[in-house]
Amino acid sequence: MNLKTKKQLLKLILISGLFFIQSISNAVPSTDLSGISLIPKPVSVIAASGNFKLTPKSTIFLSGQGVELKNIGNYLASKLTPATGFGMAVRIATANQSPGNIYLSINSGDAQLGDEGYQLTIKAGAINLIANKSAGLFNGIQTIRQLFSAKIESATHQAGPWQIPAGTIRDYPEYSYRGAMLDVARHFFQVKDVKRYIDLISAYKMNVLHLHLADDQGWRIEIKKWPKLTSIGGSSQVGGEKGGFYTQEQYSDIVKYAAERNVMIIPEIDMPGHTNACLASYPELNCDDKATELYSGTEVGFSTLCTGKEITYQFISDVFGELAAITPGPYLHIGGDESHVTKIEDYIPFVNRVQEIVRKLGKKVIGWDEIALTTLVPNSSVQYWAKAENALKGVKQGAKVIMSPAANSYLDMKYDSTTNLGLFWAGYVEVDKCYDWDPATLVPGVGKENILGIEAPLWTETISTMKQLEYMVFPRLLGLADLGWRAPAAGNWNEYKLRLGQHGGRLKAQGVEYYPSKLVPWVAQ
Ligand code: IFG
Repeated sequence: MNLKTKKQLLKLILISGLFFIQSISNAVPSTDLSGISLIPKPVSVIAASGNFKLTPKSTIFLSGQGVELKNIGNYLASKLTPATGFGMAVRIATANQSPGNIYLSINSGDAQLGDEGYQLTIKAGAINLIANKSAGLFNGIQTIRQLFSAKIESATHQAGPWQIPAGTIRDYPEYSYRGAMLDVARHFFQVKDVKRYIDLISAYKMNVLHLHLADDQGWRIEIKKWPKLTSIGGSSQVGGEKGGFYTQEQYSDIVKYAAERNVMIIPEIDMPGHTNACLASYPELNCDDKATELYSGTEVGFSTLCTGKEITYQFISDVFGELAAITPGPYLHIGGDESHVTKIEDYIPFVNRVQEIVRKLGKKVIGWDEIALTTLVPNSSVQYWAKAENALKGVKQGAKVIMSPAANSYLDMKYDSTTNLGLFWAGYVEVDKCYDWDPATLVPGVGKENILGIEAPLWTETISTMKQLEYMVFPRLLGLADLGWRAPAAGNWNEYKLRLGQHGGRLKAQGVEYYPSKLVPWVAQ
């Protein structure tokens, strides 16, 4: 055998050996902290020798006061107890640390961690999680969950052992706004489904749920001064079945549930377009004083509030006044998209007046990117979905941009031509397309300093059940969570897909029937 052939043979042996190592390293759970696939990817992971073992006597100790800390401790216990069967008592920390326990501490000493960052130190004898705020502890707990094997997510008892490799993780987000949007207007989703969605997005450190509460097909939030919005406007949905709505009490229950999981609720009342539901509820809101018919189709852009009538602004003041009173978060979303039958000379003064109404309520304005055509009030944000030039117009007015490019982040887009659910007007969005983009460079002139964060909308013209929602949202949402948390290190699909492949078991353990994309090397767990 000549020298050249020998070299080729040697090279072949080397390459196949590397593939073999790579394949088994994916399959066997790592005993090294830096080998565990975390999503979002942390800022820094330093492995150390040894393992921490959770035992039936393990206790969660809190150092610091406050009901938030207690709630976080109870939340952690609620995530570890079902699968392990361990009691996981939650107590105020004593001076000495006994082995096998988890310590949660809030102290304001570590500026680099900000409000949402954390430092997680795992030793054989103890887990120490430190953060400046409870939000940071919440995010650190999501990481702790992912360090245990996927079966920790099971709602039923699983065999142990329950151990995680030692080391230190320091972590904090790139963007402060990492959100999902749920359109509950086209198809109504019950409170329990919204809460489950909050559970699932917060497990990946997403901290915003934008609720699209009104559209042509349905009005979904009780407004006491305008009761027919829900009795008539809330009575239907796409396809004509019975719709539904949230009472203000139910909305407040969702807001509380979300806050306990570091998720801020942002309510949207879309206007002046996408308003047939309220126009069908009150004749006086129409320019011709005639109520429209309820609509259960899926066309867009055919409706408009009557921008020339004073009662329209009284209506908007009442609606946003009642919503502001039950929304602790700083934002109200005024919509503003696809107002195809509102003359631009009417649209601009209308949106300017609506912004004033929101500002007077002490809230900050968010609107779809078309609102950049108006004079934006200070502290507004423009949600980029369709027109890059509108995002740029917003930046020029000093607004922040929320990145929701339809071609990369619309979760109602079909994966490919074989997907039964969803639409494809923005193109097919396979799992890699949801990930292979960088928010900070997608739109020239809209840089990191202009971006508030990212948000993944799910429009529900074709989605009516939680199973369908989960099939369209997962696994794509995990990539957007990764992008929003660690943008600079993110965006490398070939690296990310290996991490994602390790999360199939974790999603399954939570009962999520996700889309098993062929682009992902899924690892059975
Ligand atoms: N565009 C409309 C949505 C919805 C969507 C479906 C925005 C801002 C198409 N507006 O996206 O109401 O119909 O993909």
